[in-house]
Amino acid sequence: MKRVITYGTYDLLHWGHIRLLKRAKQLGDYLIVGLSTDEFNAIKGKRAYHNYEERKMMLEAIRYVDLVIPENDWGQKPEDIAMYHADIFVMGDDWRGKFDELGQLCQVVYLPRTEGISTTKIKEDLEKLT
Ligand code: C2G
Repeated sequence: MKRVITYGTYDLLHWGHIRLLKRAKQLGDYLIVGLSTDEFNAIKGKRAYHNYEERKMMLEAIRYVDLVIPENDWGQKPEDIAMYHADIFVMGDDWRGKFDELGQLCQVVYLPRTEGISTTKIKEDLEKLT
């Protein structure tokens, strides 16, 4: 049983998110997503359109996702990796290099981001419509 963990805000869920989750799941058998709480998003300087409960419900509906846990701060990853016995930590490669220290605890994998889609792009494109 190989367990994979990843983190994110997952606001305005889009196909780039889904492709990340699909490839993360393919690396193991069980995928845990640390979902940024609204409070942590404020720390990240993000204001999500959907609140935590809505974003959690949407992630739990995805076939690749086995468990959603709250991400409250930057520093919880080592505890999560231990608590959930994660074998692989995965992020999109916009984070390449940022979490290499977790390599002491588990395998660290950065997957290529999906080009042409992002929550910001969705918001900007919608702005143009108004
Ligand atoms: N992603 C992707 N392709 C996109 C957009 C996002 O592969 N076009 C990936 C990101 O690289 C990330 C995940 O989808 O791995 C979630 O993206 P965000 O919700 O933007 O997450 P972020 O704000 O980067 O939060 O502690 C880590 C942070 O919580 C990461």
